[in-house]
Amino acid sequence: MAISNSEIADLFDQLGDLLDIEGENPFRVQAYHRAARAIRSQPKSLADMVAAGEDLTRLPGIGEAIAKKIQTIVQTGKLPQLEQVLARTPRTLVDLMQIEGLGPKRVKTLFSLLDIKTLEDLERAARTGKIRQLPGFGPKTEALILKHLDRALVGEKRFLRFEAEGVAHALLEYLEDTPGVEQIVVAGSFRRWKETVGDLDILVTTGGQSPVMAHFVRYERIAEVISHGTTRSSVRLKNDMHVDLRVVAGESFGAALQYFTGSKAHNIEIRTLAVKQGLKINEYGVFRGDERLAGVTEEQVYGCLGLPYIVPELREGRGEVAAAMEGRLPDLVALEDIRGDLHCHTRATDGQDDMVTMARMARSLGYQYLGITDHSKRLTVARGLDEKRLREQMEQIDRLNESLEAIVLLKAIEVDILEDGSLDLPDTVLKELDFTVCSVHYKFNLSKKKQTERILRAMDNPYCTIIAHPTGRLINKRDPYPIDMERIMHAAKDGGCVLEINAQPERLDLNDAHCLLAREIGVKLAISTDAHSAEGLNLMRYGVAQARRGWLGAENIINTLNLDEFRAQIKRT
Ligand code: DGT
Ligand code: CA
Ligand code: CA
Ligand code: ZN
Repeated sequence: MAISNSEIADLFDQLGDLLDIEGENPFRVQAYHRAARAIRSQPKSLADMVAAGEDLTRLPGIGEAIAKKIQTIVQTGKLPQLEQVLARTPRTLVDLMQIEGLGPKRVKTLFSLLDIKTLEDLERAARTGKIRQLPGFGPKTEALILKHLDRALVGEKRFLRFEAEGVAHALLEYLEDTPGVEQIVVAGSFRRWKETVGDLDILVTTGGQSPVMAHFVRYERIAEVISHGTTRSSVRLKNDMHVDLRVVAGESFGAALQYFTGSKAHNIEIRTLAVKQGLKINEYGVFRGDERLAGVTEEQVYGCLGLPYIVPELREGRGEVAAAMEGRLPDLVALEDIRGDLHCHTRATDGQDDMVTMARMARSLGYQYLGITDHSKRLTVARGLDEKRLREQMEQIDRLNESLEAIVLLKAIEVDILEDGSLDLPDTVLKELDFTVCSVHYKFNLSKKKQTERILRAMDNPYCTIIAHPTGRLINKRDPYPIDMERIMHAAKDGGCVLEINAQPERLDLNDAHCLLAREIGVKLAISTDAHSAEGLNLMRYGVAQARRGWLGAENIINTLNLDEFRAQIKRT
């Protein structure tokens, strides 16, 4: 598979950080970080562009020197300047750079003032309270370092499902062409749409003999073949992802798919149910004695136990087996139910595309409406809108709506929730919008009580309609800030506020457990992509999957309403 834009961007960021530590000219350092940002926010695959011989310097933020480096990366997988710096940098320093929130300056301080040569040295210094005494450090940073070390020592790396999706698609494409291959599917947590996956579990059926195993272990992105058998092989890819491939017989395909989709908790419940009925279930089928009762399809396997089909997103052992038995499985929201997207950015702030391009993509997705939510003024890095620029955008939307057909742009904003819970723009302008998306973007470290009050206070404003990414987490990167979610959901329900399921694969915020809680409390949710480009509107499927994992139906989701009903329900005044 070709290298992704974010992998390319990471290389430039890493180069910038390491040069920063070495004391390189800040302008050069910044240039690399700027390039990384430009690359990361570029919707088209740079690898594809290089392959097609397209001119990269036409892209915003990419000059000739950077374009040349990108070309080298795409062709060799490496950035030579970075290789040189890495060769002269101590390994521990590179490891230290992985600690989110530490940054080059503090890494340099740790290295020079404490004489830390290994991660063990670092752990000792943290445990003995030496780090908190350094200039620019405190107990919080010390705790952060210890936490990171814990994770590093456990050594478990889970990948975003989104990253795994790219890897899986490329591998499936490679395997599909093998003679004899009939069905291929990715089972495991990937199929259950868990937000992160530990490894990929792939099942294949073949008609007669097939060289699929031999073909699999020759895949060019493999770093190590861990085991190679006729029915099962296991490999580690160059990005450290593990992949298991199993070849199963057609008569067992449904049973194997059911077994390897899991979860383990779900399977244990299913097996217990089978045993109670005097049946035996395993990855080969459902049996009474030696007689095979089911195995070809999953529907058969569940049916044989007297159950309706249970979709993978529900298979977490959270009561779905009992619900299936009693005929009360939820009717889950589906992508086709979504009538509009309620959170996206345009070129006015930090988006890549203009409003017309966004509108056309929304229309091609079959939506009736698209809420334009650029940032508000406090977010200066994103050139957030002040009242004057917002009013200009509102006029622009009015004009566009006259010419656009079959899609309506809604006037909205992603407005910052300030530290005291007030909103970043005056009510006089907020009241003229169709709705608002309100976000915490700074001061993540308030106490649970203060952070909860901040959000409750924001919801007291009648022009606060949707709370965006309610916990602020970034998967594998930033923990959620502590809040009393139950209190917030009750308050939102009572006040007619909506909470967002942000569909960005590294946010997925609310998470699945929050979705279950929202269902119980009865608060309305919005599923929104937070797209920063037209292409980004396609991520809706991730938010819908998260909602499905939380047992939610279309009736729980406000953007399944048609435009008139939506307008009526979103207003709090
Ligand atoms: P992951 O990879 O950590 O994201 O999670 P899974 O669910 O993909 O787990 P994995 O890869 O260890 O195994 C794939 C499926 O195989 C799992 O969901 C259920 C099934 N399985 C694995 N081990 C057991 C087991 O000991 N008992 C039962 N009943 N099923 C198992
Ligand atoms: Ca797995
Ligand atoms: Ca596995
Ligand atoms: Zn946003």
